[in-house]
Amino acid sequence: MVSYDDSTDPFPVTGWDAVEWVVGNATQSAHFFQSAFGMELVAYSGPETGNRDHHAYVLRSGAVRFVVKGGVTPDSPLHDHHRRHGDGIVDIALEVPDVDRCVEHARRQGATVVEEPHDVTDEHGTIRVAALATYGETRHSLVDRSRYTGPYRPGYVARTSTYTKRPGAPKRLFQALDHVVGNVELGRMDEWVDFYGRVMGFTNMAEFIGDDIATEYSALMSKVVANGNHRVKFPLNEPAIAKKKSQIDEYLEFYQGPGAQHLALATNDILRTVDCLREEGVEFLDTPDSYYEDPQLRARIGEVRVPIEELHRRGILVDRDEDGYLLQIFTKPIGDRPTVFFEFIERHGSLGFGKGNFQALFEALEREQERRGNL
Ligand code: TYF
Ligand code: FE
Repeated sequence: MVSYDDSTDPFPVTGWDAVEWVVGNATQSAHFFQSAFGMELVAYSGPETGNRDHHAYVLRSGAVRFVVKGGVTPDSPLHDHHRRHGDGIVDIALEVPDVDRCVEHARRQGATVVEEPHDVTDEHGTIRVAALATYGETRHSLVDRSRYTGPYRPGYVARTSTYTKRPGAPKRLFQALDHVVGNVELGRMDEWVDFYGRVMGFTNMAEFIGDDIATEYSALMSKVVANGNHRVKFPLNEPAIAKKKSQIDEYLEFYQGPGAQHLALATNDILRTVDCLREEGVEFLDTPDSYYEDPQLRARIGEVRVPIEELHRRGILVDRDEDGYLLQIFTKPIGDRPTVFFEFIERHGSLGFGKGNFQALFEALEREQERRGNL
């Protein structure tokens, strides 16, 4: 945790509130997040609760909250969103102590307010909410739920299921959301870095991929912004003009524009997490044996909490910097389009994003891109 004083912050953000998805079949995606990702169903909204337009399932793992929505009524606007983007993230909601103050500042800085601040009330209390537009059709809801005790929001009822209660079921495979990465159009990364600085008071983190690395192998450029307490981190990617078609171009083509590319989920036992996920059929990018046999890498990463062989067997990557080390692994895209995927990350001091793994990672991503015929 970094030291920081929120009284001087024009846009104080406490942390993540929820990640909202629109998918083609929310009923089945909610099943996947429970049965494969070990998330717990906590709330629901749908036709039975008076919401005729769509199903919405609220899932939790530790501090992570997903809301998975899918259209019911044939003319639901959610179907139009899904037609354009496929399964994707529509809202990266942030918890803020003062919605009105944030919106006032954001408006002065030229942000688009897509939902004005308002109260939503039911028998569990009141939440105050507003929403700002960000890249593509993605939004940031700003939520103050300090006066609310219900399971999610007014309009939702508490709901549980038996999946995570059956003996041996995976449970709490991740405990927190670490970062959410956005892919934006060629040449626009700096505008979005500027947006988060100007509108939300976020600051640049040290880690970035400049055009030097980009032209060599990554085919993308990347910068990272974070809020005052560094709980919320947004890396932003743009495609680079390189020898090959960028993985970011592939995303932009299949998502039909900018959007959230990956969610990094923090776990305190990545070995168990990966074992459970593989057992449930989740597929990860493969890492070549040469990665683990590279003497330079071995020397650089030094001692980590388990023998390298344990990481090798699971395809987990390691990176070390001056603050410590991290372990990370990436899934293949989870939907039908080559767009959204997950990262699992276990941090031991390192505040980075795995810079030392970028080359191996981007080569693995390109192998997948090639198999799909998009390289
Ligand atoms: O979030 C990050 O920066 C790392 C690395 O397309 C990364 O997870 C960056 C870009 C990308 C895939 C992974
Ligand atoms: Fe990441």
